[in-house]
Amino acid sequence: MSGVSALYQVYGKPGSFEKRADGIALGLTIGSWTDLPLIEQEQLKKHKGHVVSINEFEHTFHPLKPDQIKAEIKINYPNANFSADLPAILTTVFGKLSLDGEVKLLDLEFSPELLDQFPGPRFGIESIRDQLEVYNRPLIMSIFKGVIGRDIHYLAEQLRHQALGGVDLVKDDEILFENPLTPFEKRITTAKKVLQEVYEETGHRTLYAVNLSGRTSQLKAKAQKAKELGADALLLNVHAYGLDVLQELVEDDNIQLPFMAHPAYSGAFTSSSFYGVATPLLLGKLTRYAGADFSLFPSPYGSVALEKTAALSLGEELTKISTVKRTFPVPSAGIHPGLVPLLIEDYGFDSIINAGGGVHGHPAGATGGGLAFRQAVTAVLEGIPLKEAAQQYSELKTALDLWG
Ligand code: 1AE
Repeated sequence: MSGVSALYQVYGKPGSFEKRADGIALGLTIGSWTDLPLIEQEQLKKHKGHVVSINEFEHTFHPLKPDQIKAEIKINYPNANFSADLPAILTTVFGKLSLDGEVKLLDLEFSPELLDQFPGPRFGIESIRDQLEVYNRPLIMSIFKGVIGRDIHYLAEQLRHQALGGVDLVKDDEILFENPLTPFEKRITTAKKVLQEVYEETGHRTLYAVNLSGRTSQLKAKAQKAKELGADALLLNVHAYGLDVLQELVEDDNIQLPFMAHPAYSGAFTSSSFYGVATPLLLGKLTRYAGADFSLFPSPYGSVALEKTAALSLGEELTKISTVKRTFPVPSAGIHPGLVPLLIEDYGFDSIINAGGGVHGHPAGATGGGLAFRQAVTAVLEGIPLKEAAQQYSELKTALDLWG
């Protein structure tokens, strides 16, 4: 099928969905609130959306309206209606409709010709692994914490401690913006120096993702400067800016850096069971199509937990075979070493275990925290239960005693 097909969840009376589906297919394409003259309707025929399927769930009732059941409606929109960019596609499939009562956008299927217009991640999982030369385990990432109001020396020390724990990546906290104490460029040059020193001391390489922030019009120039200064990767609060901003930055040949998509603000679009956009679509498929090399999201078990089915299908959207390169799933929020077996079971080797509090809150500091995560990963890969491994690894034991 050409164009894009959208899957919607709606509620209504049994038997009412055909009319509803026709109304959407017409309303988002050639229809209007009033009848158009017949001649115009003829001319517009090739632009009409068409209903692909209607699936009624006769036993799934609306929790507050017991006479209504759930249905999933799939509608295809022809290529001729939109340009090949996410703002046009999202406005076509869920523009005014997103304001029209209880309707949730569950999925989008791009035709192969449309998908060809989306290059996706510049690097992807394989290339990030090549940069780190780590192939045989999930990666570990830690997050700067408590750095607002601190100076660059404090950041440098915190980074050094994190890297000495053997984490593969360190990312800025997403709430650290441009500020006089730790300006963007200084963070890049300082981190580079610290991480090179740690590499020379230990042989372990850690990459740093600096938060690319500020007005949208400044982002390209800042990202190009980051590249010139030798930055490793860029963190972006993608959903506060919009997916197309990420895509613009990823496709800029003067930038060519890996992009890490933070999920901040995305809950405003995804959290309702009745409205908005499904999490696997927004943080999974679309974030990958827009070009993120890493997508962060709440894991099914941490402090901000996602519903498990959604969290698992999000991971699948990021990694399943496609013409678009694979994006690293980064289940996050409230992660501690005791959760490593679950994370690996659910997301496999090609994922990143990411922790802020679970690294810095370790009684032996961020270095001890990083080591505890590395030890937990080693134990899981060797098939040893964490409790047993803790007898041999003191940092892991401390973490399990503290967090379970
Ligand atoms: C879902 C994003 C997680 C994140 O950015 C963050 O800062 C987590 O911190 P912790 O691990 O929950 O302390």
